[in-house]
Amino acid sequence: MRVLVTGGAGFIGANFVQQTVRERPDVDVTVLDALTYAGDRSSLAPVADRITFVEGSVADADLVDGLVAEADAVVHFAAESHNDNSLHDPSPFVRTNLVGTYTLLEAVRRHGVRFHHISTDEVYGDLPLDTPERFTADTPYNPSSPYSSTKAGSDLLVRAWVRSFGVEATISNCSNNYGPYQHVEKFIPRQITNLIDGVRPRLYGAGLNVRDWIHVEDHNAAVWTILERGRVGETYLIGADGETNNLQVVRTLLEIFGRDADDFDHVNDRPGHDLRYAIDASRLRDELGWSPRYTDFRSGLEATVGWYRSNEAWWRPVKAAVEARYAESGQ
Ligand code: NAD
Ligand code: TDX
Repeated sequence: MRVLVTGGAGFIGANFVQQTVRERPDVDVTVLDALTYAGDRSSLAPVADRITFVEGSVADADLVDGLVAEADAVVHFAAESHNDNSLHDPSPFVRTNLVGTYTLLEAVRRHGVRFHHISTDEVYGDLPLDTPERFTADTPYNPSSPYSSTKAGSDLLVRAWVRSFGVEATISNCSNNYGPYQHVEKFIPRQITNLIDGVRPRLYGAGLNVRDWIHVEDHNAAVWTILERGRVGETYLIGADGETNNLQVVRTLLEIFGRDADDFDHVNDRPGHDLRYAIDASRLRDELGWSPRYTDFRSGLEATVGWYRSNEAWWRPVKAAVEARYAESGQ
């Protein structure tokens, strides 16, 4: 099987490629990645000689056409992925998330290639705190940020290409991922690398916003499950019952680092900050038989802290610039 992985030099994509090479020697992987600020070829170093790497954009129609023509399936991770960046400059979000997805859809339509679209639970907007309510595939779309609205738009493009043109596509909407190779702009790696540097973690607002954490390897195992057993045209929500508020995450990290429980700072809140995400993944669990392996968040976090301690050369070159940007917003 020949799989084209877009965004394979990013956080989730690089983990997906490494897992695929490790666990599925029969799969031939080609990565298409534009190597934006978020892409890093060194994230693929452990498997560099076992894959084909192409540098370029998913919005480049000629390049995409040639690569899709050679593939049996496309797994589409490439995106601008950070909410805070989308508040400063939405334009690359529109180009990559909307135009890029459109470009891929037109190519898979021409060549009759199976497509899996990686999306997010943020397309559903947010939920109130302290209710049992969770997102399902029937929850109406209600995105809050430029990031989540472009992801929502890309999902709708996929649905329309399935219905109007018979494209063989599936969609997955996953909750917040954590694990190795995540960019230090994101919440968990930012706080881990702050703590390594002896800097206090930074909590937006009161820190009561809830995210539903899942280990990146569990997300990627679910993607393979959907590729192999998912029903074409279907949407699958991926989540591992990992609801935790940001304050609890910071407190757990402080404990892992042996620091005082109050050794953090409250900083400016994110405009439009979604309150709570929570996933009902029963379709994926019951129909396709997937279940997560990382069920203990604290030990998953400990392993992730270990990875950032051992891989300082990977994150150090970008840390100061990320912090300088946050400082401009008082964050
Ligand atoms: P990331 O920002 O770490 O990586 C994105 C990758 O896409 C980078 O390698 C970047 O170079 C590449 N890219 C960006 N624009 C491109 C373009 N025009 N053409 C080709 N490549 C391009 O993101 P991530 O956290 O790994 O997220 C991957 C996917 O998963 C995204 O679609 C995101 O919406 C989705 N998702 C992420 C999470 C999460 O918690 N991180 C949760 C649910 C869904
Ligand atoms: O320094 C911080 N302090 C803080 O309190 C940062 C960077 C974030 N936060 C808060 C904001 C969120 O409530 O932590 C939470 C997580 O923030 P992010 O890591 O920026 O993730 P989020 O905005 O929830 O979006 C993530 O999950 C869904 C990914 O970045 C998206 O790509 C994915 O779709």
